[in-house]
Amino acid sequence: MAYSYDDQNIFAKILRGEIPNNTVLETEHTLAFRDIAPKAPEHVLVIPKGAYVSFDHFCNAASDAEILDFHRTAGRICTALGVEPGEGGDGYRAITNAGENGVQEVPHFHLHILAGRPLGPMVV
Ligand code: D5M
Repeated sequence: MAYSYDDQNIFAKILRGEIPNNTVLETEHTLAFRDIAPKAPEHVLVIPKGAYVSFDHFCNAASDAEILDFHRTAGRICTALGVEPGEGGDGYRAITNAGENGVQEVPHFHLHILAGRPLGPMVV
């Protein structure tokens, strides 16, 4: 499949510093920032700095270093939020939406980390 990446999407603008964000953690390949419309008391978005549209695009096209850095950063976010189950936290949900059926609003791959309240059963 040919992926097209729109570099005018809002997360691309955040990565270029054209619009502000509430950064939680930044690494060489990854940025994590607070969602502007939080759906839970803790709602952090983790994005690769590379131009990847969706989860599958990222997993298929990103380098090992980018993929490792992304997942390590997501883990560090869970630690920083204090939400790790078994580590004194109450747990969290990590989800990503892709494409039309996934109701993806921003076409730059991102992982939502939601926590801070009971999130209920996953609705599909
Ligand atoms: O989710 C896209 C998410 O991106 C949605 O929860 C709102 C969030 N969003 C949109 N604009 C911003 C800015 N400027 N800062 C932080 N968060 C933002 P999706 O999975 O694509 O439906």
